[in-house]
Amino acid sequence: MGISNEVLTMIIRSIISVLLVITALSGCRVDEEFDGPSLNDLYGDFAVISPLQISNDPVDFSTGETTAFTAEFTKNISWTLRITGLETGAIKEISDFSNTLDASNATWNGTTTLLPMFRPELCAVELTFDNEPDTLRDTVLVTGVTNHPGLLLSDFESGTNPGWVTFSQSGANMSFTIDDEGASAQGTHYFDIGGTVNWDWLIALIHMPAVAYGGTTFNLSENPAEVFFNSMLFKPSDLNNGIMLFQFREDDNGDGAYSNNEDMYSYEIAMAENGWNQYSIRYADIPTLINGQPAAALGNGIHEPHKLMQVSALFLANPNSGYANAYLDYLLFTEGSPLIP
Ligand SMILES: [Ca+2]
Ligand SMILES: [Ca+2]
Ligand SMILES: [Ca+2]
Repeated sequence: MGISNEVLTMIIRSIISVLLVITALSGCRVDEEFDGPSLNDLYGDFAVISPLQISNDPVDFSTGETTAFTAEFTKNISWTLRITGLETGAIKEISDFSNTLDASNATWNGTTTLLPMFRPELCAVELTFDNEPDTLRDTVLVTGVTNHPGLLLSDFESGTNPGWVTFSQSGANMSFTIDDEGASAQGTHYFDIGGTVNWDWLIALIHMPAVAYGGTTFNLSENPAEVFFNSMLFKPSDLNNGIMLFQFREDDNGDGAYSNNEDMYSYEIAMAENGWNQYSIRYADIPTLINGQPAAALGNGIHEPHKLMQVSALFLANPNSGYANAYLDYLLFTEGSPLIP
């Protein structure tokens, strides 16, 4: 008595089915990711398989172009790509842990990591690695910079606005002028404001009324949560006494004039960081200050950017603190997010 062919076929089919299920299950187990660095990443030799290449050179950020950097290595590694403007000293850094640079992790859209902002200029590109001496170098030519959307009060590139109202004390060593010596935060020009005024906190001020920009109020969103005021300020490393105070006067009742029972919000910046720094604040978060202290609103207490009729920049220092100095650049309202320089 033997097993019939039919039964034998059924048995073989069953065995094959079981084997297939086992294979599929073990396949799943093999696919599980090992949690932690691979032995190759830890101990494998590092070498460059594909050298550093730049997808778009020259690059014109003013038309929305970007440029990507590509390279490939024998293992995953921590790398830093540093782009340095050869005229401005502007720095953009991109870092990751991977075995390739490509458009997904190494695309540059013209932004800056450390001020100043880039200008049209030749830039040095350096790719360095953690614990490896290799440095890959190249250059990329920037032919145009990003046009940042927003309401520009001034970038100081084309002189002062004739509609501004300015005041400067008659102190010692006064400076109150547009300058282009040294690096500016944006472009080539900035406003230099400073002096010794030993009888008053105020050193100098600039009133920027909306009429200087073509309206009785500034053309800003009604939503104070989506309006941001951005400025770039430079503090000399040997001076620690300068304070920049921005004031925002609203025409609460819409009569075309500001009176002192209407809102005036104040953004006081104790300039603590050396060099150029960006200061951005959401309009809804700008407080009312009296003598530098939070106070009750002067007007209806509603932040109304569309009723803003004057922005003022006042440079202050303790009258006993001697010479004070600051540079001012790129005063820009943005909507939706702070300026990404
Ligand atoms: Ca400028
Ligand atoms: Ca009014
Ligand atoms: Ca108001």
